[in-house]
Amino acid sequence: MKLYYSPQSRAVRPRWMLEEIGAPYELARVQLGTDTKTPAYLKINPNGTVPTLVDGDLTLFESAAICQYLADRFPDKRLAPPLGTPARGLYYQWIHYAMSGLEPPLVTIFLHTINKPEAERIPVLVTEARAQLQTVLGVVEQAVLGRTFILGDQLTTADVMVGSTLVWAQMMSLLSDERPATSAYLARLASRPAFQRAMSD
Ligand SMILES: N[C@@H](CCC(=O)N[C@@H](CS)C(=O)NCC(=O)O)C(=O)O
Repeated sequence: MKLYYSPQSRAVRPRWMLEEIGAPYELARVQLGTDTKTPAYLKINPNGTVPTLVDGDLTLFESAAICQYLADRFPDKRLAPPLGTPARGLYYQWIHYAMSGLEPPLVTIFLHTINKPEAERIPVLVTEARAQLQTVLGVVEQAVLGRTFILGDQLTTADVMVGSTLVWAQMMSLLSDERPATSAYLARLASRPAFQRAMSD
């Protein structure tokens, strides 16, 4: 397997999965905006983004899809609950929530406070995104309260998706002390050797 990767990007998610799984893989480091826009790279990922996973004849983009695929490809690692169970339903819910609940306000805040040139930043979008983020973080806080992982005692891909997205919130100092269960949850995830290897550079 080959993972096209750039540090501090969404490619950390499948890298964390691969480290949890312990399967051999090749890490192909690419420079965003240059390597990812070459015709050769656009052939495997027409978006010109990371991550991309190549596994034999299969080429996948979209971080959540790659993580779900990896969980299914290595079922003995128990990174996905059994199909058709209530836990599997909650697993899907939290993976989608990471992508469509947590990610969008964090991306807006990142773009309009850090990434874009000052002249292009739109403060009202940041105000709206901060409010939206508080609601979403409140939902996560309740979900992890009294639990080791988001589904219970077992780490799953849902934790990789939610946890890796919460890292962005932490990096932007958006996780306040008012979310003690979330902070403790993230600290638990961050103490895992696989997480540390995935975030090492
Ligand atoms: N929805 C995609 C988004 C991928 C994405 O936008 N990746 C960013 C890095 S986090 C990227 O490659 N940006 C470079 C660019 O857009 O040129 C996923 O989750 O994989």
